[in-house]
Amino acid sequence: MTKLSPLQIERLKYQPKLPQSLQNGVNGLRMVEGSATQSVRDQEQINALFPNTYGKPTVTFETSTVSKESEIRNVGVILSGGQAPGGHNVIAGLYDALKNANSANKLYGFLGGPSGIIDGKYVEFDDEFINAYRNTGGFDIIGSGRTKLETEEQFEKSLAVCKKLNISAVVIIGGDDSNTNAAMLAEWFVKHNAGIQVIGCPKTIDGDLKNEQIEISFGFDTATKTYAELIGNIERDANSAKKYWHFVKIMGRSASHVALEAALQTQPNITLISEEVQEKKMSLSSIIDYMTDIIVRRADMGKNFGIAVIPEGLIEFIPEMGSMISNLNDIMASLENDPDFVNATTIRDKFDIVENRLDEENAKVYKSLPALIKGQLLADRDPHGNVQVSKIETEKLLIEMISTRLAELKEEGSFIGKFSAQSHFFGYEGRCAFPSNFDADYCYSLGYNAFALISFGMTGYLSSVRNLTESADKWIAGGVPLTMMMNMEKRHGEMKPVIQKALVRLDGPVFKQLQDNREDWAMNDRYLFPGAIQYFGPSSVCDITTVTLQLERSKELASV
Ligand code: FBP
Repeated sequence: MTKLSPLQIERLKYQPKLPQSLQNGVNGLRMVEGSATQSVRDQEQINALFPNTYGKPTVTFETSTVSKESEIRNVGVILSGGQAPGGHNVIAGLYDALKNANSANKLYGFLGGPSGIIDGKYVEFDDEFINAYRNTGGFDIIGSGRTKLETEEQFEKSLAVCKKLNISAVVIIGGDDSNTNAAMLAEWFVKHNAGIQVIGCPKTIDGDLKNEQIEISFGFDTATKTYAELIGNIERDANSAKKYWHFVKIMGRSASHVALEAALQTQPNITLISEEVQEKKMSLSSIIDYMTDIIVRRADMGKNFGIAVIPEGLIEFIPEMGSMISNLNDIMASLENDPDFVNATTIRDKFDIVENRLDEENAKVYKSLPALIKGQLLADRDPHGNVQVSKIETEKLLIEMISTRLAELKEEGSFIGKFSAQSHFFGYEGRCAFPSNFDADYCYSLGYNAFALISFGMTGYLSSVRNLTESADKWIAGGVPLTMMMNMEKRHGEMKPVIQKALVRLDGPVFKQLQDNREDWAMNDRYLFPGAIQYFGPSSVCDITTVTLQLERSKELASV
């Protein structure tokens, strides 16, 4: 038998909380329709591409006095994209709702992400299987993957697999790209009268899949708390040794929500926010100026140490870099099958090919970068055509450029301190942590609610659980049409319908909190030490949500 750690044993026993409306199962629910919706942008194009699933209303569940009969259903579930704490609980919630509605219902898990439904690789869950994964981190229950579901052939194969298993609904647990897959599949199934519903669940540690109906994606709470613990520990180390500058890059493919939240929980000396860099059109050189200035001023106070937090996606938001990367993405799509590029004998030959193809200005920017970064920028794109920012060592690029700048200042006599830097990248460390109580409850509720949407015949909807700063019993369960969150964006060199990422709002209360305190935190060491996530103990420690959710919710409530 597999040996379990003491925490594993205790967490398996945790009973996640549900919104009051879902506590008696889905048969005793009624669904209330809101008003019709439209996509966030490009309404005509999205409507034309999703004629069967566009414009549907948002929905909310309430308890009903009348209990309805539940027909027997087989449901399939897919974990898609990057891991996020709580994925296992979404499946557990879905399983419990489905079995509670009718014990003859079956839940199948497709293996290895969306490719599982295409290739017909699956498992059937039973109590013993599910019970071993309750309240645990990771996606290892069935694995995940990033296959993009978009071709007729993939849809036809998925349909055949569902027909074989008599599956009438598929739940896709994923981020913006994966839920774009869900929207495409939902539309295709309706168009072909397949009788198969598709429901999405909002997952991503990045926290960028949100809107009024989706207050936060799951996993953000646990991942940010994990990074904050690590940053707090480093702050204490820096403040003890007083000899290193720590440059900490934090995961979050595009938006800076994770870096911002981790910074608010720990109050480091420098926090870069990609969205601000883009808005202020800060060049790489002006970012170096900004950071160098703080390092020099701290050195003048005798402090040759500090902590800088850098969002993973920064590089794409620096205007000249963003333009170069977008040009490079188009070129890389065409170079995939170019024998000169594919068979180039040295990396320098690849750099030359790319530099010759880039537009003049972009080529200059590319040429100016250290070879390490130039090489990393050529790594394979993800299946959605995105550059894999987790593989680009921006933190090292910044350290190198700041070291050069400080050496120049030293020569001029305007820097008298020392600069010794350590680089860190926190990403994978947080994606499979045991879900916090919040994520354990939220995920279980999302999964449970996904089955409520299925039982009311909905398709092309994202499971939505709101009012999250209140206690779980006051949470509001419902659904939001996936097409409502879509717009057209360039992918692999072509315009495609995709779910729009929610970036950090520079006029929002979360960024303002950083802005108001930044100068104080830069010079005075106001470090906060959140410590490890606590699962047992006082509610004031175990059940707190993120600063982001609290600030955003209090602003929203104040405006009602
Ligand atoms: P999702 O949007 O699929 O949840 O993934 C987010 C993420 O964790 C990003 O923060 C990160 O850039 C990326 O995945 C890393 O991807 P991979 O796991 O393929 O290395």
